Amino acid sequence: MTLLLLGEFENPEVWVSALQTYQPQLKIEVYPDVENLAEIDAILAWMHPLGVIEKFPNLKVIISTGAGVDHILRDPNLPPDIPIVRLVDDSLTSQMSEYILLAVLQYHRQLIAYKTQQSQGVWQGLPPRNTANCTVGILGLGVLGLDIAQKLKMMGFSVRGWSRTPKVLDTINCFLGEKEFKSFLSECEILVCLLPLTPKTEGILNQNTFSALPQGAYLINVARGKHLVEEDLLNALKSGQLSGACLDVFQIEPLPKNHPFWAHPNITITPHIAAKTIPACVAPQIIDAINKSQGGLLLNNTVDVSRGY
Ligand code: NDP
Ligand code: OXD
Repeated sequence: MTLLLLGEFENPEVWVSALQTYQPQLKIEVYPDVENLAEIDAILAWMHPLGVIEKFPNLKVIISTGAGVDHILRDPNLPPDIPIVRLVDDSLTSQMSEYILLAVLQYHRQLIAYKTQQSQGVWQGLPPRNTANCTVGILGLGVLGLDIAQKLKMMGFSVRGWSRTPKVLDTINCFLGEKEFKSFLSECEILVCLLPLTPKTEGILNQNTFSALPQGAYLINVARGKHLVEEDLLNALKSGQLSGACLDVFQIEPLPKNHPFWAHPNITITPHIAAKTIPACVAPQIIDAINKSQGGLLLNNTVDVSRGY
């Protein structure tokens, strides 16, 4: 059996070692060094070069190195019947929830304002905020959205979530689809985007969305850069409709050096690190997907290509 690492891999040797720890006999090649196209059974992909995946006649599965699969589905020439698998992993989920907690608390406990005061040598307490009165809205109640929703609830925040299909959750106020979008937004003091990037969600963080939020709301985008209309964010910050944003993902990554976000006092930037895949943690599920695909067995965490996630 041969697995091909295809696309952007910071340290392919770490992946090879993690995977071979679980299956020493697995042959692993790193694109573009492919001995024989017909030998490739499985592809592990992140931002692969377009038009390459269709060249492997005996491919049985395509696996994303992350939770998202938009980077695979952007290829217009994917072979039609090959299953696509994404990762669902506790270490990814914990990292993501830690990141969002940090961003929520940075806003809620006014750390950015205190940092400014520190730079001016100002000793001045700001009015405290009541956690129970702070509503955090989560766009997307999937694996990641649900985890952070529950953790924020445990900390005493008022939490609401928005999804495509109905959800019934004990302590989370759930809103459904386009018809409940505006009422979902109406009370979100903090809005967190954890949606997959699909034709329906691209550009969802736009002026209309911002204007439906309470004045001075705070945005956390940890999903994909293309969810955000960047110009609309700058305008919303200028008008005071939004008071700040914490962004981990961008339309263009790395964020270009001359981008206005870098120097904006109310934007916090991180380089797409909210949750980074740890090869040793996910190797068992990748091996499992490869082995099951060889035997034609049912795979876990497959993507529904027609809905885009
Ligand atoms: P899931 O597929 O588990 O959850 C997606 C959620 O979004 C579901 O609740 C789904 O609704 C909802 N959704 C999808 N489309 C719509 C729509 N049109 N309207 C309303 N709700 C919608 O994904 P994960 O939670 O695992 O991951 C979410 C995203 O996070 C990934 O796709 C990826 O882009 C991003 N990510 C970013 C990382 C980073 O480091 N910045 C790391 C990991 C992931 P329903 O439940 O009804 O299907
Ligand atoms: C992912 C990511 O999708 O890291 O896992 O963005």
